[in-house]
Formats: sequence, structure tokens, C-alpha cells
Amino acid sequence: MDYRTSRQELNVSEGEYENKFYSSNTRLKVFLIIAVSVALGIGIGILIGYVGIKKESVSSSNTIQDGVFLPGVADTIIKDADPEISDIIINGINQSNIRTYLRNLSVTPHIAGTPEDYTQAHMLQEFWKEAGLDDAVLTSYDILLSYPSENVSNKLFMHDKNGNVVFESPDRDAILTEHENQTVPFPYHAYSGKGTVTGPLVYVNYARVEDFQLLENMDINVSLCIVIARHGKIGRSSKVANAQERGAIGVVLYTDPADYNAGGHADVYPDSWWIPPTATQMGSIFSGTGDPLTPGYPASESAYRYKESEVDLPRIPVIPVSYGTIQHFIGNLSGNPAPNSWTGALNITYRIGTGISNSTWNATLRVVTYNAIKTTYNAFGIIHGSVEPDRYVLLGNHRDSWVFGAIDPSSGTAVMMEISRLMASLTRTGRWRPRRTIIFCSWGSEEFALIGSTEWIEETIKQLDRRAVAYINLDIAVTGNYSVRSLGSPPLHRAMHSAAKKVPNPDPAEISAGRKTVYDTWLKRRPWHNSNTNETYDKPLIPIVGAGSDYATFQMYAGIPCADFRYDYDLVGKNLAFYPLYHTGYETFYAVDKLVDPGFVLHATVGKLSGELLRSLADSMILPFNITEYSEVLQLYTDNLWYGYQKEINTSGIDFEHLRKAVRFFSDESVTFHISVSNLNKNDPIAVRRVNDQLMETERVFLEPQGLPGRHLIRHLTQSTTIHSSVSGPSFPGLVDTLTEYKNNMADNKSLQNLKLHYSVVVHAVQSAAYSIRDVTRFIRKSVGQVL
Ligand SMILES: *[C@@H]1O[C@H](CO)[C@@H](O)[C@H](O)[C@H]1NC(C)=O
Ligand SMILES: *[C@@H]1O[C@H](CO)[C@@H](O)[C@H](O)[C@H]1NC(C)=O
Ligand SMILES: *[C@@H]1O[C@H](CO)[C@@H](O)[C@H](O)[C@H]1NC(C)=O
Ligand SMILES: *[C@@H]1O[C@H](CO)[C@@H](O)[C@H](O)[C@H]1NC(C)=O
Ligand SMILES: *[C@@H]1O[C@H](CO)[C@@H](O)[C@H](O)[C@H]1NC(C)=O
Ligand SMILES: *[C@@H]1O[C@H](CO)[C@@H](O)[C@H](O)[C@H]1NC(C)=O
Ligand SMILES: *[C@@H]1O[C@H](CO)[C@@H](O)[C@H](O)[C@H]1NC(C)=O
Ligand SMILES: *[C@@H]1O[C@H](CO)[C@@H](O)[C@H](O)[C@H]1NC(C)=O
Ligand SMILES: *[C@@H]1O[C@H](CO)[C@@H](O)[C@H](O)[C@H]1NC(C)=O
Ligand SMILES: *[C@@H]1O[C@H](CO)[C@@H](O)[C@H](O)[C@H]1NC(C)=O
Ligand SMILES: *[C@@H]1O[C@H](CO)[C@@H](O)[C@H](O)[C@H]1NC(C)=O
Ligand SMILES: *[C@H]1O[C@@H](CO)[C@H](O)[C@@H](O)[C@@H]1NC(C)=O
Ligand SMILES: [Zn+2]
Repeated sequence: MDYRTSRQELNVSEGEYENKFYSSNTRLKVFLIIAVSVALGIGIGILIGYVGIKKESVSSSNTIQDGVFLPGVADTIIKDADPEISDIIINGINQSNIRTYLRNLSVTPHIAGTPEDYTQAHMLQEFWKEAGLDDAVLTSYDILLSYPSENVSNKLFMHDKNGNVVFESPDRDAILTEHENQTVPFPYHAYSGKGTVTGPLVYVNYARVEDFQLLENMDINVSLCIVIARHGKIGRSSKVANAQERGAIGVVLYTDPADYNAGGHADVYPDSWWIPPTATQMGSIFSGTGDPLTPGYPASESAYRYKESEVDLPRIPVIPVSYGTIQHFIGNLSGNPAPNSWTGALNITYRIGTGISNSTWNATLRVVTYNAIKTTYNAFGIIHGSVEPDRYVLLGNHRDSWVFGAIDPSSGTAVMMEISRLMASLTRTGRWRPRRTIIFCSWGSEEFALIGSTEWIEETIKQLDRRAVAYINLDIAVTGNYSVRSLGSPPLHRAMHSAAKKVPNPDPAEISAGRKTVYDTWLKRRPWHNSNTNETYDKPLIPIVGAGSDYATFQMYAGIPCADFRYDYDLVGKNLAFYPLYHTGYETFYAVDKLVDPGFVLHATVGKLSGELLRSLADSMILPFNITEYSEVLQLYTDNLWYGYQKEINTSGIDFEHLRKAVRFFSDESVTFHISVSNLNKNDPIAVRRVNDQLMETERVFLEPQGLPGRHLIRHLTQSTTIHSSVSGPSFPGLVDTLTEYKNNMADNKSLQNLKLHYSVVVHAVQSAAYSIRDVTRFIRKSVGQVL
């Protein structure tokens, strides 16, 4: 190692230097630490960065600040981020580039596993090479996907008594503008069962458990029926599972205007973004995550694959249809008028009953959708970190769409391309290189079951576990101009706020009202409200990331903190299940360019937010994680649990004080920790690395290796989804579930045992989080049972 040893090279006042910075004692200590770390290989990341990339910048430093200076240590190692880069990124994101990329990405349908999808993966790889990233690679997995037949469409028929077709669903969505064309596939729901079934039709509202309950109360048996359900309220796969469990022989899902055109706007696409009567919403109906045949491990060449019949795929045929189509079926049903909560916005009488009123007619569902093993690709573009190349900050989006995908997902891909172009231009010209490695990721087959990201995480988990700092997701970047909507894990909340405080407000009216930044409008329009106490906190709402996009496996399985930004519409009063054109053939470039974000200023805003967050995570000398914020969220989770389940907690015999005490302990330690970080000797790279590792480990501490109760691949104790909906706001997911199950089965010893067991797992994890951020030599518990 070419460490400099001569003090004379240092351009600081001798006295100050001698007294303050370089007592022989500290010098000895520091040298020992370096020697030991080198010997043990702990310093490898730093050393690779130092030797491999920044050798030329070992300089005669004139920037010595407080603390010990290590002779020979490159400036870059002890230098914090260049604050100018933040402005360069925020000002450099170019909306017209995003528009160009989006048009390119949304010209043809690019369903996972198709040649068009591969073309895009390859295009991104070439784009990243040309932009000047250090590496651009593709990875592939052979996985189970699902497609409509090329030749025969999926269909719902109504036949008369002679078997003549009285009505049938169209082959595909009508072409309404020159922006759609015949390249769109026949509408289908991925992983549907196959077959042709005939039976009575029955309308089941949203196909929730309570909807079927109401039918049962009315003595209506859906067994051997073809069920019609509207999209919304719960996931597609749950609707299908609920129907299949009750003996239904087929499912037809449709988008009711009540859920996708609230207010009954007459002007629909292409005149507005409201859903037209010819639109079908596609989507997967598999309930799992990752390749269905290789759960929990990567779908590599050597992988063992379960048979399709051995995994939990839907068995019955399922298709999507438009509201223009379904009204002819629902309008002909027999039975009594349905209650208001079951009535959608079609101009027909919604009825509850089985069969068609004209008793000589019956319905047939034909589904030819088939499953097939296909190759899926992930594309990665990499910028090597200058100082800590072994610490990864990832930003990714999926690439596959259902049809043209101009909103989901290509809006996010276009934004990611612009961030990567800009960052690569800075590294190429030598203006900047991030401290940590940045990895841009384009995932395959997200729409089917988050497959590309999940398989890759399963493959690289041993590296990611030790090295990944955070994952920033982009997917649907813009659905409206009202406000930022964001998801994220507590350690990232602060950094997300900071990014939003730097990005100019895209809305001139908001600027006139004094809200100059994106943060100001976000805080005003989406404040964090506690419905138990009716308090509104002085910070914007950031829920957990959940299961809706590629962050799911990063957060819930790998314990890597995740964030996701979007600009969206005002949710209040709209009663929308989601943005109206979601997953339909009308998610075209035209829809984005003319209806959703003319000028692409909102796309650029999401690029600035995500780009600045990425920069701050990749470049800040000390990771911008706030652990106190984490402890505050856990405090809220604890309170919410008490508000929702006080009675069950008391009858179960759980000592709730154990959890409260552990959270207080974590909170106290977080304050001490942050004080010690602010006093840290930033010229000591080992000390910097040490606290960064503690920051990084905090999210990992909440991983439970055995998984949450009943779900071995869902492992995060604070940032996972729940099985049962929580009665009083966000809380510890496994405790919400075990408490709900205990509540429903008080007499069952097993549910009480599950609750108590999981409670002790959670308390231990919170205690461990506190010990992890302590002074690293003080993690040994003093005596059995003594928490603090
Ligand atoms: C954005 O990019 C376009 C095309 O690359 C270029 O013509 C334009 O000048 C850029 N705008 C800004 C503000 O840099
Ligand atoms: C998209 O861009 C790539 C790279 O510039 C180009 O090769 C490809 O032809 C473009 N595709 C479309 C459909 O515009
Ligand atoms: C569709 O028809 C073509 C030509 O007849 C045939 O080659 C192909 O295998 C068929 N595809 C399917 C999925 O049946
Ligand atoms: C369809 O309806 C006809 C009477 O119109 C009936 O004979 C036939 O059995 C029905 N088919 C099925 C499969 O229910
Ligand atoms: C519904 O009907 C099926 C047979 O058609 C029967 O097996 C099942 O028990 C019935 N369910 C109820 C709740 O009556
Ligand atoms: C009943 O079905 C017929 C034939 O498809 C259709 O023309 C008619 O509109 C339907 N009736 C209602 C009320 O929807
Ligand atoms: C609803 O349907 C009825 C009869 O089918 C028709 O008279 C009425 O005009 C329709 N209303 C609307 C708003 O379309
Ligand atoms: C029932 O169907 C028959 C034959 O398809 C048709 O003639 C008749 O008008 C229908 N009745 C009603 C009430 O729709
Ligand atoms: C925001 O979107 C709404 C609905 O599309 C539109 O009426 C409004 O003019 C837009 N506001 C701005 C500032 O662009
Ligand atoms: C919460 O506060 C708002 C505004 O202060 C008030 O209108 C509302 O009634 C309160 N709700 C509850 C449940 O206390
Ligand atoms: C961390 O969050 C806490 C609580 O919200 C706040 O008081 C503190 O100033 C934050 N610290 C940093 C370094 O941002
Ligand atoms: C749809 O058709 C394909 C194949 O002919 C073309 O390549 C696409 O450009 C076209 N897409 C649109 C949006 O018109
Ligand atoms: Zn998506």
C-alpha cells in the first residue's frame, strides 16, 4: 500500500495538528485498526476503491478537518459528497428525453417472455453501454409464464336453447385511435386454468369473503356456477381463490365504471383518461411471489422444478371482459335486485341470483390461455463506487407490460433511463463518481408475480444481505398532478423528505401559494394522520412499500430498505380502484403525452426525486438513515396494536410492557447513536464504515429467518404486509395476524401459542435493533432476563 507517512506533506498548522489531531496514541490505534482490518480483509471495499479507481487522487491534502488524518489515505475516502452534484442532477433531468424514451418503449406490446420484451432488455443494455456506464449486463431465468393463444380468443358466450350464440365477448379491445393496433394480444388473465365450461351465471360483487357470505345467507350456492366479479377492493388472485374454493367453475372479471369512472364522465378515452366501455383490464391471478415452480430459490439451470400440479395455481378458467360487454350478461341475470353496495354504475339492474332470466339461455366460458416455460431477462447498468464499491444502492423498475404499457411500467423505465444517462455523463466526464456502487435494474416478468426481481434476489441474497444499502423502485411514475405519493421504509423517510425539499414544485399555482418545493405540497396534501389519536404529524404520509411491485422481495424477504415515488391524482372523493386505464390496451403513449402529463414535467419531477434520493444514498459519507425515525414508527406500531387489540392482549396474558420497554430502549439508543455519529471523527474511514454498517444492519435485524407466522418467505417483522387487515392502522404485521387469529379462535390453544411465540420474536428483534446501534463493544447482555 502506498500510504504516505510524511507529516510534512500536510498543509495544516503544526500546533493544531500536533495537539488536536495526531496524538501518538490515536495514531497508534488507527494504524493498528488499519493493519488488523487489512489482515482480516475487512477493509477490502475501501482498499479496492482506493487502489483500483482513485489511485491518481492520492494527493497532498489541504482539506484536513477535525479528527485524525490517516497518512496516505486518499482524499476521496474521507470526503463527503460534493453538494453541487445534487443541483446538477435536479437541474439536469430532461423531460424531453423522458418523452422520447417513453415513445420508444411503448410502440409495441412487450409482455414478459416475448421477443419484444427481449428486444427492450437488449436495447437497455446497449443504451447503458453507450451512455458510458461501467457495466451493462443481462441475466436470465427459465420460469413459468402464461399466454393467450395466438389463434383462438378467450370468450364468454350466451347461447340460446338451440345452441346458437345470442351474444359473445369481442376477441379484443376495439381500436379507438391510431395509437393502438392489432398487435395487442387477446385479453387474458395469466395462469388461468384452461377449458370450456357451461353453467349458470352469478354476480358476486367484488368476490370478497363477505360477498360470498351474503350469497350464502340468501341460500345462493355458487358451486358449478360461472362467477362474475368486478375488479377492485381485493387482489385478483384472492377473488379467483375465493370463487374456486366455493366450487365455481369459471370466473369473469370486469371493470365496473363505479370503480374506474367515478362520477360517470361521458367523455372517455381518447377524449380523457376515463375508461372506455371496450377496455379490459389484464393481470396475473397467481397469488405467489416469484417463479411458481421454484419458490424460495433461483430458477437457474440446476434448479429443481415442482410440477405445475404441485403448486398453487388457479385450476378454473378465468378471463377479463370490459364493462361494455358484461352489461349484456349482468343485465340478463335472474334474481332479486342487488343491494346498493353491490350496485355498480352500469345502466342495468344488478341482480342477485343464479342463471339467466330467459331460462332457455345459458352461458359458456372458453379459455385457451396456456402456461409455458420461457426465458426472462433482467438488465443491469452499473456505476462502480469510488470508495465503497462493495456497497450497492439499487434503482429499478420492471420492463414487462400487459399491452403498450406507457404508464405501467414504461413511464418508470423512461425516468430511470434519464437518471442513468445523466449520472453516467457525470462519471464519463470525470465530474463525479459516487462513493458507493449504483446499480440500475430492469426487471423481467414483474406483472406475473414479481418474478425477475425475486429470482435475482434469491440468487444473490448472500451478497445482497451483506452489501446492499437500499433499493429505490420506480414503476408507474405518474398518474396525476395532485401530489407525490410515496412508499418507504422508516430508515429512508428522512432522506426522502430531504430529496423532496430540494425539488422545485411542478405546479405554478402551488408555488404562488408559497409552496415552492414538492415537499411543501406533499406535506399539505398528504399529511401523516393518526386516526387513533386524531393527531396530524408534521410530516408527509409514507406507508410501507407492500407487495405491489418489485420492492416486495427486497423489503420483505431480504430486509433491504426500499422507497418508491410517484406523482398521482387526488384520491379523495373519486372512489377509484386505481387509475382508469390501468392494465388496459389504452395505456398508450398518446394517453401519457396528451392526457396524463403533457410536457412530461411530472415525469421529470419523479426523476429528480428518485435521482436525488439515489445520489444521497450512494454518495453521502454517512448513510442518510434516521434510526430515531424508525423508533418513532415502532412506537406508533405499538400504540396502534394497543388501540386495536387491547382486549386480546389482556386475555392472552402477554406482558405488553416487554414490547413498550424494548421500543423505548431502541429509541434511547437511537438518540445516543445519532449523537455519536454527529461527533464521529469523519477523517477515520474505519469509524465511518463502522457506523454505516450499523445503519445498514438496522433494517436487517428485523428479518426473522423462519418467516412470519405461516409465511416462510415473508420475513420482515415490521415492514411486511399482513394476511388480515389491521383494525387500527399500521403495526407489526405478524402480531396483527396472530392477534386476529387469536381473536377469532380464543378457545384454540394453538392460536394462543402462535401469538405468544411471535410476540417474543418481535420483542427480541426490537431489543436486538437497540443492541446493534450501541457502541459496538457493548452488545453483550449483562444478565439473563435483563433487557437494558
Ligand atoms: C433536453 O434534451 C433535448 C434533446 O436531447 C435538448 O434539445 C434540450 O436542449 C434539453 N433541454 C435542456 C433544458 O437541457
Ligand atoms: C428505440 O431506440 C433504440 C435505440 O436507440 C432503437 O434501436 C430502436 O429502433 C428504437 N425503437 C423504436 C420502436 O423506436
Ligand atoms: C396458431 O396457428 C399457427 C398456424 O396455424 C400454428 O403454427 C401455431 O402453433 C398456433 N398457435 C397456437 C398457440 O395454437
Ligand atoms: C344449456 O341450456 C340448455 C337448455 O336451454 C340445457 O339443455 C343444457 O343442458 C344447458 N347446458 C348446460 C351445460 O347447462
Ligand atoms: C353447494 O352445492 C354443492 C354441490 O353442487 C354442494 O356440494 C355444497 O355442499 C353446497 N354448498 C352449500 C353451502 O350448500
Ligand atoms: C340481454 O341480452 C341480449 C342479448 O345479448 C342483449 O341484447 C340485451 O341488451 C341484454 N339485456 C340487458 C338488459 O342487458
Ligand atoms: C338507461 O336505460 C334505460 C332503458 O334501457 C334508458 O331509457 C335510459 O335512457 C338509460 N339511461 C342512461 C343514462 O343511459
Ligand atoms: C328468450 O329467448 C328467446 C329465444 O332466444 C327469445 O325469443 C325471447 O324473446 C327471449 N325472451 C326474453 C324475455 O328475453
Ligand atoms: C391537473 O390535472 C387536472 C385533471 O386532469 C386538470 O384539470 C388541471 O388543470 C391540472 N393542473 C395543472 C396545474 O396542470
Ligand atoms: C379529528 O379532528 C378533526 C379536526 O380537528 C375533527 O373535525 C374530527 O371530528 C376529529 N375526529 C375524531 C375522531 O376525533
Ligand atoms: C432523525 O429523526 C428525529 C425524529 O424525527 C429528528 O429529531 C432528528 O433530528 C433526525 N436526525 C437527523 C440526523 O436527521
Ligand atoms: C403497431 O404495429 C406494429 C407492427 O406493425 C408496429 O411496429 C407498431 O409501430 C404499431 N404501434 C403503434 C402504436 O402504432
Ligand atoms: Zn408495474
